[in-house]
Amino acid sequence: MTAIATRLEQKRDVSGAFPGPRSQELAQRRSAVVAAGVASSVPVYAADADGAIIRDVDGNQFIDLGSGIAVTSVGASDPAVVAAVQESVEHFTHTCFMVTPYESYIAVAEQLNALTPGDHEKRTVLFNSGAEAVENAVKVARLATGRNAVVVFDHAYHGRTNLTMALTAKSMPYKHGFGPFAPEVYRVPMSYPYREETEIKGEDAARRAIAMIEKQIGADQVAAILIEPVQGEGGFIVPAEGFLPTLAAWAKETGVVFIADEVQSGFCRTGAWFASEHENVVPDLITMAKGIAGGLPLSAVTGRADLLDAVHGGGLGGTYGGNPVACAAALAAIGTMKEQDLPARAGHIGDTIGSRLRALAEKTDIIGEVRGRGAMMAIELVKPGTGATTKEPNPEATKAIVQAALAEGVILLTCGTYGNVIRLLPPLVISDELLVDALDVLETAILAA
Ligand code: PLZ
Repeated sequence: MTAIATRLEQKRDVSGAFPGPRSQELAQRRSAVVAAGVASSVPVYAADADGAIIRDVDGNQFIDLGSGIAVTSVGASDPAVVAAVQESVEHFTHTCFMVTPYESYIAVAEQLNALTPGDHEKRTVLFNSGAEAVENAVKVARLATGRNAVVVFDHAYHGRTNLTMALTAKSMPYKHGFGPFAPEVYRVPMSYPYREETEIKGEDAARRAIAMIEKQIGADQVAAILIEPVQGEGGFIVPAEGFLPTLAAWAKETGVVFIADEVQSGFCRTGAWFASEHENVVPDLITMAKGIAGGLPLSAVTGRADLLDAVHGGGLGGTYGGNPVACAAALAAIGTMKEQDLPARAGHIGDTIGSRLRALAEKTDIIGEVRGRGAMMAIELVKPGTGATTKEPNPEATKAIVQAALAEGVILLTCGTYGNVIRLLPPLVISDELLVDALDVLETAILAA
């Protein structure tokens, strides 16, 4: 990979006050006008961001190990994305693809049809957010099959709209008080190797879920199985080998649409273009967002042509779906991913993080497990002395570590059903030097906890 040019020096610097006076002033203004329901995990306000560095309004520089929740894989202001956006926006900001169509939408569809797993005939439709893509994948599956039920998994996260809240597992904060939820959503057990009561093979974990589906719903009632190949918000859970292929094979036999939600795991993040590829799973439909467009809001459903083309003309759409500026950004971001071979880079980042954290796990008993794929790595924290027995979640240490790292200039995100997982999602263009510096900070924070 050739080094990506950056405007901001790729260096951590928290020598100023934290949070500084300008951030504090903004926090005050905010509390008077912004709804309390939208929370921010970091108390500083961004002024600039580039590569893997976020600079705050007081001049502090943070290493970003969250990428704005797995979005800025090509960096926070990739020159190719910036140039493409500028070029595009000078021509037109919007026409609405449903009114006056344009080429960049078609070009994105060509890219997605070629990059997603499987060489069958495919179609693509574009939206704005991950939740919107998931909703539309379900709409397509229901119409194409004439069935209603949707099967989802424990620990799943699919969004915050009404249908996607129903699809999401965790109540607080995503669903709490926001019901009633959409019907015909059924939840079955996930394969979560670290927390299985007794070791169970992936194939058997899939059979366990399938038995429940057949007993409680009936295969012929099921429109779709929806699953994140690596669960994101639920705790970076990688199912046991064989779990996904067994589910996909069962879906094929029974005419159930297999939808892979790759909103978080897609676009090079796990060391492949899509996480489904690690076990040669070819989803019928795949939902994408986040990393797709270098930070611009864009999402997509790509999949079997017979399913997507089953929908009547006008059945899919939205005012902004596939906005031309977002499409231009996506084409540029995909260009950077190819040029820089970011799947390989994600693999390298994963190796660096994995070997470092596994060595660290030998030194402390609060690390229950180090897991993940590629540059989607996490540590699950447990109470001291419970790692070999009850594996009691340790959300307190999780919070303390994230706060301590932040004060030293490293932005980390948490996740997990039990709030006890620290996830690492660096921009894939992060330099080895900067990554090692961030891991040094993380290690110190963990050993202090
Ligand atoms: N599917 C697998 O990870 C978004 C949400 C953070 P939207 N994950 C981050 C939060 O607290 O809101 C996500 C995902 C998977 C769907 C979504 C939803 O994507 O673009 O946030 O709608």
